[in-house]
Amino acid sequence: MKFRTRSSAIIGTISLIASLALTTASADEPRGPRPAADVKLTEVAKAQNPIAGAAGPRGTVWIAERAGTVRVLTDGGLSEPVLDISSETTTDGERGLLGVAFDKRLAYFYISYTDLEGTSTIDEIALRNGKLQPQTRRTVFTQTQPYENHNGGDIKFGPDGYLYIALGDGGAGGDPHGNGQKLDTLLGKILRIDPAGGRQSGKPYTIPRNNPFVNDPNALDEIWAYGLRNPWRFSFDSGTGDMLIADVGQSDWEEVDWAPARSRGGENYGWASMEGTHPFRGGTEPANHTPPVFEYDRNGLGCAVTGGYVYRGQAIPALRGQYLYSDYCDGTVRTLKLKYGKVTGQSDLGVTNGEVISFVQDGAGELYVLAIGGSVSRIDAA
Ligand SMILES: [Ca+2]
Repeated sequence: MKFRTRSSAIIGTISLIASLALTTASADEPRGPRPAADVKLTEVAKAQNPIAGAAGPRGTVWIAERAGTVRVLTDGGLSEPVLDISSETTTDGERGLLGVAFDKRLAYFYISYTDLEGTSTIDEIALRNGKLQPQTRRTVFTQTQPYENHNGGDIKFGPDGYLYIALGDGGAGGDPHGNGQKLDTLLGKILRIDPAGGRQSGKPYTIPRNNPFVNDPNALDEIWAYGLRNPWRFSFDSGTGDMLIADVGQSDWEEVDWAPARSRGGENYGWASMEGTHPFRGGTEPANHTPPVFEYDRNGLGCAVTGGYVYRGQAIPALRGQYLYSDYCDGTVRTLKLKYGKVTGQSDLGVTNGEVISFVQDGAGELYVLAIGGSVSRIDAA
């Protein structure tokens, strides 16, 4: 496997704790990169195409199903739907209910989906005593889509309390409209908006005053970062506040982008001039290109990176501080050890869960893996 060869040079840097954790592995198993920790996947529920999830009120985990339902994880599997927008979305192409988030106070719930016209839409619903109040639902954000693919759709509240939105380049292939590098479109971007400011002023949302392009008349004020192809999943490290973006490649390179918590935004992640660290179709590297901190080719490994989280839970001490990710085609859960934005180690946790579409982080920092085929699994110490 290509991955094994490329990572062999850094195996020696992986910690002694990780090496000790490996001693329980069978001697018959082929030797790959040493797992950062000894883990297993525990299936906690079956769902219909689980696609996203978030940590909700009172220690709950909410799971979104692509066709438009949201259910709460319980000891006995998933609850009856607490929300059903299945008549308001479709699942053709890469459409559907694509992302969910709670604000930092767990007072509002947000859904990110494509509507019946394929328009990317984010709605807000207030919570009261941990329950959705459907009559409060309002649309916060919409963006029309030229094609059915590359919708992005992930939404997360940052440590600053603002809502970050991932939007793909609009779709087709090779970014035919050049959206990634254009600052007059919201496609191919990470956006940053303030829904709470919108509630207070009667607008859908307001723009944080220190967004990077608010003083640039040629750039849209919502833009936080650009040059992205399909940033399907991104997250904030709950320990450091750093941002990690997994951007799905065109045909050769899958990448992970990183920005420190102190970033003021405006990063250009390169697409479609660059695919990973490589010029794309004769492209020239932009002078302000922020290259990925990690990339892998599809030679034997996968087809589309699925970004996860930096593990900050308690159950698996050896995994703390490591970024977990997977690939939709490969399904193996892998880790990156990052130090100040440099990868200092990587491993394969030796567990796989089919077509891994998303990770979910609960309120205690423990992680779940969602396979689009239906499995909702928690990553546990083995
Ligand atoms: Ca890039």
